[in-house]
Amino acid sequence: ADLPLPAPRSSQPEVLAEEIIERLTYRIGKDAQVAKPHDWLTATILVIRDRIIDKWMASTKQVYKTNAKRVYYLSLEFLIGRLMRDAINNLGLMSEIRDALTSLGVEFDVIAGLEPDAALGNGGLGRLAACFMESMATVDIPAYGYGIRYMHGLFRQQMADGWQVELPETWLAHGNPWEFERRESSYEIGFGGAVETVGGYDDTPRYVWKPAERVIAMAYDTPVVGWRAKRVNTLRLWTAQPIDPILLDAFNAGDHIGALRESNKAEALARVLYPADATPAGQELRLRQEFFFCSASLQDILRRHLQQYEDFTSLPDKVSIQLNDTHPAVSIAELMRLLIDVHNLDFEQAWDITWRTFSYTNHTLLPEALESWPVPLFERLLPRHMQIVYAINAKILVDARKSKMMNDAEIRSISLIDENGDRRVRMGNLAFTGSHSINGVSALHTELMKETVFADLHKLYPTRINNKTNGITPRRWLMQCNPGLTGLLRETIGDAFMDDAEALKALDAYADNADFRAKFAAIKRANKQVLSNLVAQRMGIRLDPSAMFDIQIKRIHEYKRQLLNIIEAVALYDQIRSRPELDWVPRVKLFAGKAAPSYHNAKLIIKLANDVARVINNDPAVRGLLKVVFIPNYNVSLAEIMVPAADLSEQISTAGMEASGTGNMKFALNGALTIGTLDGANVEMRDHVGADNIVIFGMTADEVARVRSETPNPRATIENSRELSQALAAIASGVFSPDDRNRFAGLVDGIYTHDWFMVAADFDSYTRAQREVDAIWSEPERWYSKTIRNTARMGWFSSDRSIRQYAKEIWRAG
Ligand code: DL6
Repeated sequence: ADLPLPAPRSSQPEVLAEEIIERLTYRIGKDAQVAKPHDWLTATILVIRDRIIDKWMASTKQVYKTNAKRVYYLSLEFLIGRLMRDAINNLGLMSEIRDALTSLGVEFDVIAGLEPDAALGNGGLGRLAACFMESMATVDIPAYGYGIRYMHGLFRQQMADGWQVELPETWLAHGNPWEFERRESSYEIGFGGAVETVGGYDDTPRYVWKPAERVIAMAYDTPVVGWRAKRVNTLRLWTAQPIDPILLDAFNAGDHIGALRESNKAEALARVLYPADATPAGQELRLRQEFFFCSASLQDILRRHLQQYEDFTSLPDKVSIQLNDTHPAVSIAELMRLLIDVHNLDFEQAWDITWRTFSYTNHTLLPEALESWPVPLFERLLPRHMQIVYAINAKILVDARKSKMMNDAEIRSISLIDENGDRRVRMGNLAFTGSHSINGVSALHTELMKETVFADLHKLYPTRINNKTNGITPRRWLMQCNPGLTGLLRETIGDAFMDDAEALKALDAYADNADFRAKFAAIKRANKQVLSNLVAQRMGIRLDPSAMFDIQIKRIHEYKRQLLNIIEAVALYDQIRSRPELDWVPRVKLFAGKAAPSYHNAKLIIKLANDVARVINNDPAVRGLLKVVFIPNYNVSLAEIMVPAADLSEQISTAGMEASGTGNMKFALNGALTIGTLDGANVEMRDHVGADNIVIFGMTADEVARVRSETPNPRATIENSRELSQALAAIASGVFSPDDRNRFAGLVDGIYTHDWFMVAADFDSYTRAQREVDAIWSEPERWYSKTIRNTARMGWFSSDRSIRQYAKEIWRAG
């Protein structure tokens, strides 16, 4: 029966205030007189959540009613950040909630600042998943995100004498009022054991996996509300529980620790986000995590499908499963297992359903990030899946031979098993062969996928690879993080851009309008003041908001070339001291980002940034013309403050190595000028904003590939550049590390000997580009015309556009 939903509630501030008090009293058990700020935050979230639930139920019902296709986004990472502003903004209740709280004597910004960042991701890939969740709800695609509810998200970064120190992050310390525990959505997940064969010669054999270990996956649901609350989707995160919470026999026998061993082992599955970001992740726990969340998600998806449809022949028409990188690629083998072993389909039927249901997004070409698992480990943990992988492999390789298009080397390269050295299961090849669509995340990256990692698979399946350039949600990355600019845009070009980011184009007409430029500049200045206050408060460093704020924020990685930026700072420092009479543009170079804990050079780069900062910031000869600041503990909330405050956005990766980048889009949308290489989405940004409104430097991806294939001679390049050789000599000789003069010798030596990341090769071009930036800055009218044009022309990079393309061209949904 269609039972009625609760009647819509009023959004008057007085009603909201009453509800906040009601939640405070009856749900939290606190009197308003004694309530702590955290209690107010929880009570407010509970009120907002209720408004969302009404829409959530309607969205869910509608999918059942219309038999619409569902999209499932499987991702080991969701870098969500805070949710409260997002939800309030999308519900259109910002001023009402503020007023309600004010009437209760509570300041909205104070409690909003207490919400912990849900940092269930490492960087770009996880943040993209979060933007996509919001956009799928916004463009009205029935979707579920599936992932792991890590108890500890990405580590908290502290600096100890300039070195990164990793501390556990505790986002759940005060509970999580957004989520719903779903005990009824629990599934058993197996590991290890053996496969038994049932059936004889003339009978088709059946396989029964008898796992040696089992754990329970239990769901927690978080509603994700789209813009103007058109639709609410679900983010379902799994937590792990033991089958037996305690081994009572062991406990009673006095083994109090041993009695909890199973329980601890199960819970370890969802305890920490693996802090790898493009570094080898060869840990058993990681493979267990991957299988755990894939198996739970697939069991859930199949259960939901069977509730509504007769059998699985309709699965590819009613379900799309998007694999966010290879981390969930084991799903392909797990779906096959469930269809064959549990639901009695034959291999061919199961395979046809599987590859038509899955699609896969690749996020990196870095060889060290292309996942593969040692065959012995895979076989021990997932013996039935290993059989299935072999069976899929046999099928693919037979097809490849039959096609007569491939030689032996090509056939070896498309195999799901890497036979070079220790045998390994190639997850990229599994994801590719088990999907009907394989997409890259920028035009350049997609072309490189075709030419490099997937060249041979592309030859066999030439229609599968396609491009879906990344995007960012303009709700979080413009409206919420930059209310000043949003207000100015609304009063200048109206509200259309809030529903369609491409309507920002109307702003182009104001790029040369002096009055508008002044207002645009004033907002930037105010945002820089906010960031300066934060730096003063957290680090005791005073910044001058009239200086150029030059910002590089992202994971620390050699290919992202924070090192190039730091060396340029050292060269600039030298020049300011030796030519004090010149008209230097005052600059603050700001950095933030985390390094993977095992990535030695990345951690050394953080230390170098801090060492260089200490020397430059304390040298009176610099007269404040240059400052270097490394802000610790980069996260989504810090990005929301830094992005609107940037004048210059550093997107300087070695060409061909950054799949897309999304920080580049956030900065440009918020009126920063980009200095960047022709890498990732920078290429398309140049096409959209116009070559005059972005500063491009350095080698192209083709040039990088050519130089690498020849015998590069970085020493000669360095010796030809006085600025570079002096800067490198200063760093290598310990000018910035008097306590340990050799600290950076190895880092510098890498540039002299192989320069894999083209730091030396691109240095001169980079410094020239930086001086061009200075020249533009010196003419504020030119500067702001360009940065306004950036804001005006970045609408295409909305994740709504990306999601519409996925929906139309891959999922055929919505
Ligand atoms: O697609 C999202 C994001 C891209 O913008 C970055 O360019 C890319 O580096 C990042 N990839 C990863 C790789 N991790 N793995 N595997 O985070 O994806």
